[in-house]
Amino acid sequence: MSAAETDLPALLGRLRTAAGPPQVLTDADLRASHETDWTRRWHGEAVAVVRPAATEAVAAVVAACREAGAAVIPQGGNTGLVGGSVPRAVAARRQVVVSLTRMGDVEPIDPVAGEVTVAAGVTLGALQAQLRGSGYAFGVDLGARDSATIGGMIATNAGGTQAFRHGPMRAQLIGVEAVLADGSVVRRLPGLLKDNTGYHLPSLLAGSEGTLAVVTRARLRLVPHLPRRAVALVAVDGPDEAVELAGNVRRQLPNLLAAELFFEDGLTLVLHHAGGQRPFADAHPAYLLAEVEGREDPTAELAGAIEAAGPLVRDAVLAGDDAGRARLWRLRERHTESVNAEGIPHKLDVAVPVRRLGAFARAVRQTIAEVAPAARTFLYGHVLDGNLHVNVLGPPPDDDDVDAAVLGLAIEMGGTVSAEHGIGVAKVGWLKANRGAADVAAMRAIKDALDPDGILNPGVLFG
Ligand code: FAD
Ligand code: 2HG
Ligand code: ZN
Repeated sequence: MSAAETDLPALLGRLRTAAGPPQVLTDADLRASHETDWTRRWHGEAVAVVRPAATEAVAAVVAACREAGAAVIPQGGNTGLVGGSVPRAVAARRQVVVSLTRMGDVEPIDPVAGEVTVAAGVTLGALQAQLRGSGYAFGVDLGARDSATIGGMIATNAGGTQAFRHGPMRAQLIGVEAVLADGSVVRRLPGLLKDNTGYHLPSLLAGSEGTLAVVTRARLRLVPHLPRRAVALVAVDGPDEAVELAGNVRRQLPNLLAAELFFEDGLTLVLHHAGGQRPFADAHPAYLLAEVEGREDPTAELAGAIEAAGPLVRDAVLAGDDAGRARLWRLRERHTESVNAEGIPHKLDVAVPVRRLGAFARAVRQTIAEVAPAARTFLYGHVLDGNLHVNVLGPPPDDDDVDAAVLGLAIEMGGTVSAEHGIGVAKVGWLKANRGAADVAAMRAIKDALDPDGILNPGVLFG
């Protein structure tokens, strides 16, 4: 530890000056929820959790950490699933969690441009509430909406259920404000959709997982809000049929907004932990949840598209009312917490080309059975992105065999080891295998240029 790193009281003093004394949490009890991740798999100790409420305060916090040689761990809602939002268990430096959740303002919506500027700590749910009645919606949605923040969603380039329609977080970003590792602020929020003046920093920061800058504000693109929705839950023979059916519905109904897959074992687990009623009298191998939006009630056209699929459909239920839609959605959205209720899972968020999704789903179960015969595997995901969430319960968290088998298979089938959750600390060993040496060297060069002292989220992405 260098001389600069030893002076903890001086660092805490500067953090208190920057954010205000009550916003520097040093008591273990107050730090605890910021030090363990959502899955309980990742944890570490911070010397403090700092909660600045303004960009200037974030800049002062980062500058203080840099001068003290302390690591900055940016944190939003702490719903990330790859361990990047909490301190590292083993760290070479002191760690300071910088929580952005007090930065919660939403500026007035620009109705002509269809854009809005928000602070990084605004939750997705709060943004959605703010947009109600405006004629606009936000193009990314995910189950953790009430906690996940816009800053965290940018940092992870979150995907969610509508990515095939509107793109992931990166596609919604028109401008950002962010604090760099030296405490300087980059700010470009004028709302210019067309702006070809060099490197596009919003795109660079999307998916950077807190390793290049702390995002403090963003200018976001909005999409038209269509007021009516219908959901169908369709029982099918397996993932191949789900892919084919989702493709059919997409071609017939351009307003398809979600196409989600889960299996009978996952449904049973959700009913066990979250309650609710079985949607069908019989059990079926797999289920496709499809949601369509429209100016008018789209229930009839959704029903027509499903009927047209003939033998692909074993059974189906439809809902056009809010309560009915929510009942069907929860069967898919409650998978994550139901798996968590059983133990600490190996969470493997892979994608393969969508035409290979069925083959991957079959092969991955077989592969896991060979590597860890006693493991329980739950698969669910976003069909039209080829994105499957492989959750494996049983092998101890540090046992890498299952991870290697699943991630290796994804790469072998032309896929990716992370579709939407990021690399975090969970998958650092896989970055090079997935992206290749040249890509990783280019990324490393960017990191070294923007953060020469390596204070921003060390251990994430590169290990
Ligand atoms: P955090 O968990 O706090 O942080 C995530 C990463 O971003 C960390 O590396 C952190 O250092 C960095 N970070 C956070 N804020 C900032 C900032 N302001 N500046 C720079 N870096 C920052 N993800 C999906 O993509 N699709 C889904 O469908 C989805 N569903 C989910 C459902 C559930 C029930 C849960 C628990 C999680 C789900 N996730 C999903 C994962 C998670 O919600 C997303 O990764 C989300 O984007 C994280 O946002 P957050 O604010 O919680 O970020
Ligand atoms: C989802 O799609 C989320 O539900 C979480 O991305 C995935 O629990 C998971 O592995
Ligand atoms: Zn997902």
